[in-house]
Amino acid sequence: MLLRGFALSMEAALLHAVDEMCDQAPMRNMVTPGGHRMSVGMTNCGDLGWISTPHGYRYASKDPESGNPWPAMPECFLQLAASAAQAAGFDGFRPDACLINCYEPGSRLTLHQDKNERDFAQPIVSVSLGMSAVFQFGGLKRSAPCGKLLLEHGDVVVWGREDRLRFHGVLPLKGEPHPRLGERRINLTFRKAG
Ligand code: MD3
Ligand code: FE
Repeated sequence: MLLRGFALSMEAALLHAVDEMCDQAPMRNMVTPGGHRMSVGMTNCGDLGWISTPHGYRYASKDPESGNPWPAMPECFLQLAASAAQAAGFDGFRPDACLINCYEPGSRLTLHQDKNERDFAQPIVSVSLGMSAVFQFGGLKRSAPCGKLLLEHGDVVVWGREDRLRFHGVLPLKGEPHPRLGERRINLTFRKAG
């Protein structure tokens, strides 16, 4: 379910929380099991954080760069994720992980499925901030044709049920810089991973 502008009223609180988080757990370009460095910068908050290492993808309770636990999930993140999930028919959603992606010119996310979470009955809530991006969503096979959706600052999407395991990706940024974030797009994905 697409909730256009759902996060707009919380913009200031969200961006402030992202800044604080990046002070504690800086954005980094992780290395994939295939040996490539990802073009999207990533960090996490919450009890669990998604990481890619040369050995595989997984959720970890500590930031491997510092050895510290990930920053705590801010209250405004939990509230936003729960209210968006509720609007899409998922009552009681309480994420334990938030992956924060940072796109700059040239960054892209190739088609993938999110399969490292324990329970696929739990939705994923995504929040787009900053520059717009074309989001691609396919089917349950990589080869299925893709639909495209322009995700803009403040948009929230709830991915659940039959859509939860769709292949999806993000094309490189195009268009105008964002007044507040410049040539950057920040995407928050809330997950119940454990
Ligand atoms: C559809 N992030 O972090 S958010 C990711 O814009 C990821 O940064 C993209 O894909 C981004 O894994 C897309 C929208 C999204 C997130 C999770 C999904 C769509 C999804 C899981 C299943 C199906
Ligand atoms: Fe994904």
